[in-house]
Amino acid sequence: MKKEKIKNLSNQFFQEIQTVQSEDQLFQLEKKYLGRKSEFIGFLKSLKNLAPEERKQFGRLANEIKKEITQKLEEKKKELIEKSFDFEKESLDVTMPGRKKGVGHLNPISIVRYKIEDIFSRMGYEVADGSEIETEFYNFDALNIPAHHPARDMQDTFWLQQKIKNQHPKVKREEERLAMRSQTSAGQVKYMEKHKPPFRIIVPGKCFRNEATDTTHEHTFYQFEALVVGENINVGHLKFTAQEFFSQFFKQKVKIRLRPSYFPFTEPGFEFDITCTVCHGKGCSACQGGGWLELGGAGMVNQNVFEASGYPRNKYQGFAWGFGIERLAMMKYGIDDVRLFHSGDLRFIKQF
Ligand code: FA5
Repeated sequence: MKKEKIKNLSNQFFQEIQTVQSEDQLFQLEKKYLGRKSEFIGFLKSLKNLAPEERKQFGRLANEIKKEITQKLEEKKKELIEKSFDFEKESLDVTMPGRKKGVGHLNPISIVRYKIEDIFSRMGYEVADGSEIETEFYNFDALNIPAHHPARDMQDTFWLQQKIKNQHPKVKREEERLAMRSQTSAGQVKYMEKHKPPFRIIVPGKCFRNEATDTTHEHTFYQFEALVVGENINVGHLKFTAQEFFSQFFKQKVKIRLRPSYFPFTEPGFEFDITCTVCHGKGCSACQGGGWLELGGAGMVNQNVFEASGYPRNKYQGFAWGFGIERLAMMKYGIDDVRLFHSGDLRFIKQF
């Protein structure tokens, strides 16, 4: 009786599977015959109540049938997949070259910045952090540029509408204005307030100036400040360090020229030139025939700046400079318009 029942179930399955046309129907059929609540599985479970001899006999038969059903389901599944596969549409030409995965590119400013940090780290410099939003005190007053000083006009500054309650003991105002940092020199006093000489640091970072843009000027650009302070630092150290850095950076011997200039936070102050890296000083279009390229400002730290940092007057000397990172990148890669760096133009970035 049981044997007949199980055989009937099997026959019924093999008949029904003939009519199956889709994977969904096949799934329903599998559930009907092998699902946990199916008649067949119920039958298998009930075998445990039979006498040992009977259990052995029916068990073997039931397992064979279960194996046949499973096998048939597998075959049918394969058949349906093959049937639904459109060889015309989905055929694969294995001889076709693979599609290249797009790889991101560093902006040349980042490449140059990492290179600068690498060279200075190897020379024993610490890479210090500044803030892109800075108080009026650190961006100007502490650098010997009090309010109404004409030197403030040299850097058209973006001021934030929001002001903060003054918390600095050296500031007499009740409220402090906040500026988008116009120079990395803003990081000088902030660092010196927390560190005692001797030290050597660079401060790379973004600066902002409210000025019209052209091929060499952007409203947002990068500088890197160098600041070295000790008891016996002189202009010779500044020249040597810069010469060493530029020779490593441009992988060629570079000469340095300092021209007198004025920055309130230096005494004396210099404009800083290097021999043209294109013509090596002979004169070409890149250096407008002069053989020299202007890179930034430099000088010996003014004692007023040390005083603002809480150092005693005339105990320490130091040198500082602030160079434009875009300008270095332009020279290194022969780029003739500073606005390309922030243009977001992928055709430009993909070249690096
Ligand atoms: C300064 O910013 C001084 N803080 C530099 C300094 C530091 C002098 C320490 C002495 C001691 P200046 O405004 O000249 O100086 O800017 C320095 C360099 O920043 C420029 O030579 C140029 O390379 C870059 N730079 C300035 N303004 C822009 C701009 N709008 N777009 C792109 N690069 C700029």
